This record gives sequence, C-alpha cells and structure tokens, in this order.
Amino acid sequence: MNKFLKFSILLSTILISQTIFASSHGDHKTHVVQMKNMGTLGAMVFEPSFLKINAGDSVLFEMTDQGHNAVTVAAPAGSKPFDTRYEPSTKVTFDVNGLYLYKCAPHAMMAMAGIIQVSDANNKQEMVAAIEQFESTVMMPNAKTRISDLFNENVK
Ligand SMILES: [Cu+2]
Repeated sequence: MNKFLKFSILLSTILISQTIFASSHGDHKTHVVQMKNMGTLGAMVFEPSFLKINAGDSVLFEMTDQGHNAVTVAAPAGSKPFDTRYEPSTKVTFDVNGLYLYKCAPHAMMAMAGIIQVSDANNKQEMVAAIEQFESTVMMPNAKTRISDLFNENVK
C-alpha cells in the first residue's frame, strides 16, 4: 500500500467517525426545570417535578426564584451526583439509564424534590426505598406524599 492510499484511508475514517458523532449528538435534547417558590403542586417546587428523558439528554435547572438548589438524593449506580450550587442556571447531562431523585437542600423538609427518569426504570426498587426515606424527613403534612404520588403516577 502506498503512502497516499494509507493517508486517504485514515482521512476518510476520521471524517466518517466525526459524521457519526455529530448526528448522534444532534438528537440529544435539553429540558428545562424551574425552581420556584410557588407552582402548580404548591409551595417550593421543581417544575416539572417529573421528567422522562433519553440517555444523553440534558436538564437545565433554572433558579426562577432565589435560594434554591438541585442536589442528587438517589441515582442509578455508575452515575455522577450533581449539585447546582445556587447558580442561576446549571446544565446537567444524564448518561446513565434509570431513575434519579433530587432535592433542594434548604426546602427538602417542605418536599421540594423531583424525579427524572432516564430512558428506563431499572432501579425502581431502590427508588421506592429512597423516596420512603426522603418522605420520612418531610415536615409539611400537606406535602408529605408529594414525591411518592409523583412516582406512582408517572413510573410504570
Ligand atoms: Cu428550594
């Protein structure tokens, strides 16, 4: 094989792999979750509080009202915990399939939490236990079952 032919094969391999990367990457969506003092589910909520997305999608956590964060409570094995650190807007990418429970640290006792399902629900049993544990710390009687209700309505 001459040098020119080798170079041509190398170049076309690079171009093809870049094209595949670009097209698969282009399908990924960014979803928005707002952190609010008042929403349709009541006081101190993430909106929407349940999201079903595909692996590789991102969520943009927007601090619509001040003083909220979004922090991982429970997540599939192998995923990286996230913390929006009270930034006005934080983008988190979800690469590992399964259910994620996250909370707003200062308002967790008011049931400010949310669930994100990435593609499937392979860790459903672990999530039921994590939600039960989370709700044992909720102090507001009217929001005591907010997250388990959300789970039961949305996760099949
Ligand atoms: Cu909050």
